Amino acid sequence: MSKTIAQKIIASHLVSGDMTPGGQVALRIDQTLTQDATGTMAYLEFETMGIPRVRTELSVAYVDHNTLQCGFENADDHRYLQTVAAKYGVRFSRPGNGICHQVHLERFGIPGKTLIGSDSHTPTSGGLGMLAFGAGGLDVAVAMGGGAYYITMPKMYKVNLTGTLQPGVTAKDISLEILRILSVKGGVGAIIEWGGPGVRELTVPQRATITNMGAELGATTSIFPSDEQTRKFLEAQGRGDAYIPLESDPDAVYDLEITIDLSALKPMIACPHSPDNVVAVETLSSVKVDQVCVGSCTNSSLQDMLKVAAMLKGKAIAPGVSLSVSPGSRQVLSMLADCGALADILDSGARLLECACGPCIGMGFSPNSQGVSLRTFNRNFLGRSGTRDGQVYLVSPETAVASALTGYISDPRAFVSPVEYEVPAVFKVDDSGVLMPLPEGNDGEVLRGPNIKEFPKSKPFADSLRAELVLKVGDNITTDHIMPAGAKILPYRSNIPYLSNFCFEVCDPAFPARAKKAGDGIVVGGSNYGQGSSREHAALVPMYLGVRCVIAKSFARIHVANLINAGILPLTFQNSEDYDWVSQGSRLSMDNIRASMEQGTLTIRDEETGKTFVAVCDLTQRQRAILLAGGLLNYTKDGGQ
Ligand code: MIC
Ligand code: SF4
Repeated sequence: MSKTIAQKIIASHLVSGDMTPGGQVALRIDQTLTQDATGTMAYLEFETMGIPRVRTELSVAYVDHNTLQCGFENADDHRYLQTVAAKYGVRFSRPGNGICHQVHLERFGIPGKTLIGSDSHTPTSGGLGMLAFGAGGLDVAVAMGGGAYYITMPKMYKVNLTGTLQPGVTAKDISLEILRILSVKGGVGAIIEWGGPGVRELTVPQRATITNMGAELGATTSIFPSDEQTRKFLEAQGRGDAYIPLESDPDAVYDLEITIDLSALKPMIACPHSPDNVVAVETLSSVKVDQVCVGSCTNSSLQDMLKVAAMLKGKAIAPGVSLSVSPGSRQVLSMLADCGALADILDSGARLLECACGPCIGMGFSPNSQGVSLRTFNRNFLGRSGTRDGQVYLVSPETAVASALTGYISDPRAFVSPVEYEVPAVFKVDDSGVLMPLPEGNDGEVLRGPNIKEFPKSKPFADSLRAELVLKVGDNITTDHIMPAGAKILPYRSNIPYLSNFCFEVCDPAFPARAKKAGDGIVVGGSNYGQGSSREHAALVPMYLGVRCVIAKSFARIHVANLINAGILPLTFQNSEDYDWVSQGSRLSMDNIRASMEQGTLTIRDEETGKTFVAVCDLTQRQRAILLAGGLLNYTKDGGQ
C-alpha cells in the first residue's frame, strides 16, 4: 500500500500495534532529547528504573530554558543534569551552547529516524525529515531505557505549497497562516506533511520554523520530505553521510489536504493571547510597539539572524522600543561574529541575550505594564511573558525588525530587498559545547543539591471516588495556566511541593489551598484542555495536590498522556451540555470504576442534587493498567511494558 512519509517511518519503527488511525502504535525510538526544565524530572524517573545506561542510538541533555542561575537551585539542577548524563551515557549540551531544537537540528537530527523529546517543540527536527514527537519526561525516560513510545495512530494531513514567497514574506508567515486556517485545535490527532512545488525553495531552517509551530496546531507532529535542501543543509553541517532521500508515495492518501499559495501570502501576525488569533500585519499599522524580541526555537537560525542583521545595518531602532536578539546556538552566534553581522545588530541599539530560550519562557525581558511586545516566538499565552497584562504578538523576524525601526507594527515588505544576505555553504562546526558521557561501566557520581526533591508518589486507583470539584475552567486551557513557568518558578522544576503553590495561579490563585484542603479533587475543563507545552509538571503538581480526575470536553495529546502517566484519570463529557451545569464546589461521586473503565463510560453523580451525567473513558488496555497501578512509574516498576 502506498504510504505518506510519516507512515513509512512509523512502519519501519513499529514495535507493535495497528496503523489504522485511532489504533495504538508502539514505536522504537532512535534518539531522545531533554531540556533542563523538564529534564531533571525525566532523569530522576530514569534513575528509579535501575537501568545502567541509555539504550537509544543517541540521547542528549540540553540546558537552555533556565540559565539565569539566581541562587543555588538552578546551578544545582545543571550540575545534576551534567553528572547524571555523564553516568548514564547521555551527551550534555552545556548552558550557552544553544536552544535544544536549534542545536539538535544543526548537529544531531537524521532523516528517517525517530526522536522524542521532553519539550513540545521537538517536532522542529521534522524540518529535515525526522519523525520527532514532544512527550512527557516519563515517556522520554522510558524511551531512554529502550522502551517503546506509545501514540494513537494519527490521521495524515497534507499542506501543499504552491508559488514562491515574496520578499518580506517568510516561513513564519506560512506557520501563522496555517494557524489562521486550522486553529490551535486543528491539528489534534494528525501528522501534518508539507509538500507541493513550493517546498523545494524552502531551506531546512525555514522548514524547521514550520514544523516547530505545528505544536501550536496541536498536531502529533509535522514533517517535510528529505530532499536536495536536506542534503545541502547536512553537508554544510559536515554531516552529509546522515542524508537519505525521503518522500511520500505519489498516490499516498491523506485525510485532509490544504493548499497555500505562497505568492499570494502576506506578512501575518498573531494577536494576544493565542497563536491562532491571526490577521495580516498591514491591518495593525497604528499599534505602537514597546518591545521587540527576536529568537526562540522558532526563529533563531543563522539564516534568520543574517536577515535581521541586514535589515538593521546602518540603522537605529526607534527610541521607544527595546529590542532583544537571542541567537539559537553558539554556532549561529559565532558565525554572526565572524562575518561582522553581529556588529550590525549591536550598532542598531539591540540588546544581545544568551543563546537560550530567555524571554520566550518568561526568563527575563518581560514587557512593561500593558506593554506591546512583538516576538518571533511561537506562544503568546496570557501571562507567559512574565507581565500579566503584557500584549504579546507573534511575528516573523522581518516584521519584528521593521517594527523595531519604526516603533509601530510595520509591514516589512517596504523594508526588504530580494537579496540582502548570503547563508554560507559551510557552517562552523565545533561540538565542544556538547560533553561526551563517561565510558560504559563507569562509577561516576551523580551530584544532587537540596533543591532536588523526591518524585511525588501517586496512589493506585480505588474502585470508587468521592471528590470535590475543586476547579472549573473554560476552553483552551494551556499548561502555562495549569503550571506557569517564568523566572520566579522555573528554578523549582525539581521541587514539586514548592511548585504546587503556583498551580493554576493564572486562573485562580486560591486553587492550591482549596485543592489541598479538599483531599481528593476533580478538575473540569472545556475543549483542548492542556494545550501547549509538554511539561509533565502540569500533571504531577495537580496529582500532588490531590487531583484524581480531570473531566473535559477534549484534551491536548501530550497533556492527556502526562495525566495518565501521573495516575490522573482523564474523562470527556459524553454530552458537552453537561459541562454547563456541573459547578465548582459540588461533590461528585463515581462507582465501579474498574468495570466502567473497561466498558468505556462512567456515570458521575452530583451528591447534593442527585443529578448524573455520563463521561467517556476512552483508554487502551495499557493506559487502564497504568492508571490502576497509580501511574507509569509504578506500572513500569511492576514489570509493565
Ligand atoms: C514551552 O515552550 O512551553 C516549553 C517551556 O519549552 C515547554 C517545556 C517546559 O515547560 O519545560 C514545552 O514546550 O514543552
Ligand atoms: Fe524554549 Fe520557547 Fe522553544 Fe519552549 S518554545 S523550547 S521555551 S524557545
